Amino acid sequence: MTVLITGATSGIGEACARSFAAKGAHLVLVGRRAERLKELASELSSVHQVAVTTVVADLRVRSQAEGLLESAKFPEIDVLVNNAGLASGLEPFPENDPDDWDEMIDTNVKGLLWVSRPILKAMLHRLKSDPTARAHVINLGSLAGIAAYPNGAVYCATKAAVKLITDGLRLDLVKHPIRVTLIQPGMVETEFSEVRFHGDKARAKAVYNGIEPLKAQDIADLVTYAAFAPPHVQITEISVNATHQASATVVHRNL
Ligand code: NDP
Ligand code: 8X3
Repeated sequence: MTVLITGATSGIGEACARSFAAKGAHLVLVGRRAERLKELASELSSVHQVAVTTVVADLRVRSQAEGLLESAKFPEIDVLVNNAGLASGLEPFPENDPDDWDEMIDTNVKGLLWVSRPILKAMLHRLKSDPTARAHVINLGSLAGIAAYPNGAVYCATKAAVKLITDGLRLDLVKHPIRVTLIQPGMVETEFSEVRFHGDKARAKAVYNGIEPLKAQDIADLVTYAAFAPPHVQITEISVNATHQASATVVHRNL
């Protein structure tokens, strides 16, 4: 199995890379931070004897997002994990910085679209000569895509878009043996909040005060579960929260 993971330099994407490698999958790892990709690739290829290719790409740039297969020189992808994404800012809408909107929409929505189309075309092409080939797209949505929460309108909208794009893909691909999965986590402790608060570590840490959040590994376990399910089993959607998180706004904190 060969798995292409976007956003593999930290958090959920990195945990997915570790889990797939431990299960013997070859990897194409994508992100902007070249040094992190290099270190992870060298570790995983030597520990697990799997082939790991890296592509340094900014998915907000259409040519880079569309060109992953050529850059990786690896046309045969069995599983695409569309994980790269971010929230930027958490303020009432009128105080939002439109540059944050661009970054979220360009990465979470347009980047995902640009990455997916050529890879799906390659999967469809391969299935013509090998109908037993694996083909699976796994998208990272969010609890934020199920209902809006205060100060998060645009991030929530991007994740709602991911949910509906995933549903649309599943409809359009139904006659092909291509599985389409959406994973919708609640709060997961990664670099997500530090990125959202533009590097404010104290504000990021406070998000997880008094609650045990999900770990990146918890999400990687679900992603690999979906990927390794028997070929006739399509996990369509998994929602997962920390035990003390009921919704985006209802969290029990033991303070
Ligand atoms: P992290 O910030 O730890 O990881 C985000 C990853 O996305 C990094 O590897 C980053 O790599 C990559 N990325 C961001 N922007 C770009 C870009 N323009 N081009 C290429 N890669 C990019 O966060 P998480 O692991 O938590 O987030 C992963 C996904 O999970 C996101 O889609 C997020 O929305 C979603 N999610 C997260 C939740 C959470 O609470 N943490 C909950 C629900 C969903 P680099 O900076 O090197 O480019
Ligand atoms: C990340 C989860 O609730 O912080 O998508 O938006 S949340």
